[in-house]
Amino acid sequence: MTTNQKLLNWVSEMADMCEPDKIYWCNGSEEENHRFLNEMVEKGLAIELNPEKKPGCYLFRSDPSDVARVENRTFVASKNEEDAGPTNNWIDPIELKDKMKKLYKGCMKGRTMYVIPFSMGPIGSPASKIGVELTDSPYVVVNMRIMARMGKEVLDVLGDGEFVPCLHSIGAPLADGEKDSTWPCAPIEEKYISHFPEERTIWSYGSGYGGNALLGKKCFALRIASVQARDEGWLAEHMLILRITDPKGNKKYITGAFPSACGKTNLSMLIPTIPGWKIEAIGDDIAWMKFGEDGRLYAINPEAGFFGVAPGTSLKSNPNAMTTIGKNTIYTNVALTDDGDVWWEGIGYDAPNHLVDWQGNDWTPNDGRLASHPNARFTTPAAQCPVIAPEWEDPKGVPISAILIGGRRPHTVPLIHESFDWAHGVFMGSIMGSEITAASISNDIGKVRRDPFAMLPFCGYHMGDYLQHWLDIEKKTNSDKLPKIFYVNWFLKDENNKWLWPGYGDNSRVLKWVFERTSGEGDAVKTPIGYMPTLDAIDTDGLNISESDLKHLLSIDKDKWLKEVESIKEDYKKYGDKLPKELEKQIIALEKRLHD
Ligand code: OXD
Ligand code: MN
Repeated sequence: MTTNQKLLNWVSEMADMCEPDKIYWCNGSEEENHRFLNEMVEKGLAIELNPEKKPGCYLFRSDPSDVARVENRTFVASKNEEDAGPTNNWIDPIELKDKMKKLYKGCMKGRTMYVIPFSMGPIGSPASKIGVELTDSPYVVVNMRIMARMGKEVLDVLGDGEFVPCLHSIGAPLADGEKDSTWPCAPIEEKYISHFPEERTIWSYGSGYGGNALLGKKCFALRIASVQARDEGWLAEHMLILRITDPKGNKKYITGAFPSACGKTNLSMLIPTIPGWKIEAIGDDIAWMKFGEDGRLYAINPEAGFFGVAPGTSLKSNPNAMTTIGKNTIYTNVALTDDGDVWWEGIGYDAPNHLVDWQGNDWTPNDGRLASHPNARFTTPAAQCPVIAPEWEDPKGVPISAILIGGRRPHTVPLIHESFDWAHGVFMGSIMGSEITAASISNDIGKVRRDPFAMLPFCGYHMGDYLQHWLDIEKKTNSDKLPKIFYVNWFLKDENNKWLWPGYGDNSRVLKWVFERTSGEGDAVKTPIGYMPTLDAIDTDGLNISESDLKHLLSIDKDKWLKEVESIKEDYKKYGDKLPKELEKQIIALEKRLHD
């Protein structure tokens, strides 16, 4: 097992508090995984899909109250409230621990406590970090096995070293003889997804779903890692990583920050519509970027799987994802067909005449209800992706040439613009925004919220300090070594509410310009908001797009941008005196350029 005394002490202390019937140390083996999956099928917690259609795949249905990340129950409990900042929920750490200890007391009665040692990043990479999750959910175990490297090998590498302790309970103890429900969890007001940044510790209680429960992902690889990154001089970001190859075989690596459900998974593995170009995935959600000896930023994907939104995933939107999820995949909250396959809205073909919906009820197309939940997910091994880049597990990471940022903005923001320099790029990152989506529970679905670098729900400290940290990165190297920053917006609409840009594989046309710009090529014009491609700089060969639509996509409306400036100033107020001085200068300079 392990001789790590800190780990042994912590496990026994947590077990004393949670009082599980048993403690089980996960070894991460194939055999163990099958055993857990079979047990869950036998207990009615999971359904094995038809092996002829979806070999090695399982379907889970969550409780209807436990279907997404719960941002209003997510806490950053730094010692000082000011360090959590205005965009995080804060509770004093001592008070929060007291509250949670009461909930944790005896919470695993009648259940097993699983010990999951896991590595975020390739095992043994200098860029990787180790965590240990304790959980009473076997669903979490089988998902963590896909999303992170987990088990015995991790313990071997850990030795007596440091790890991030991650305690998780679904918060549903079982009395003697009590029958379990299919998705036990605690009521919403008892759910706590808590981070203790100074202690580098995570305590999660009450939810079994996704980012609330698979603690390596959002809690560790973003919220805790962002604090580690600030202290250690690197970047832990909500970004995809892709490799792009031009027709001559030149390769570059690009990361992209987009809010949840804006198509990061699709972009990371898209099939270009321009001949001779190739895109391969390295990661679809999180990038850790550190300086290499050559002064460039190198990125690793700390994850080992994709936890993607199923609805909307189709052969049109993402054929590579459809292949990836054809086997060895865990589905949660999608609909079940009568022949043991899955179906969801936007899968690209009509629903059959009968389904069992995500809540386990009979469903027919006339019912007028959704068959799958909008935040239904697949958990699938990244290694199965047909276009996974060969170096996706390179312990050194890959050198980044460009950083994309973007969100869903139906108006105002053009298809693409490039920053003048790093500080201006950080300014662009600070003002990006998107519509609120179903990936988090919120009453504001449909409204735009500014979401700096798509990190609003995931930054473990004050967002103003986070933006200053981004600005400070520039001082650590020569500016010509830094990636160029580009703001993209695939989601522009015309006055009739029609998308102006075809998206999907045609996004490669925009990536081609990015590729060229990072090679000192690609025609651009200077505009008040940044460099923008000239009309003929975007390759539209074979694309059926009108000149007026293209002009709309590649131009800006100064009046709209002046309104945007006002709304940015309003938004910046929330940072108080933590608003970096540089960003104050940037907004004034933008306003001036718009008036010139
Ligand atoms: C995700 C999210 O699950 O951002 O990746 O919500
Ligand atoms: Mn995400």
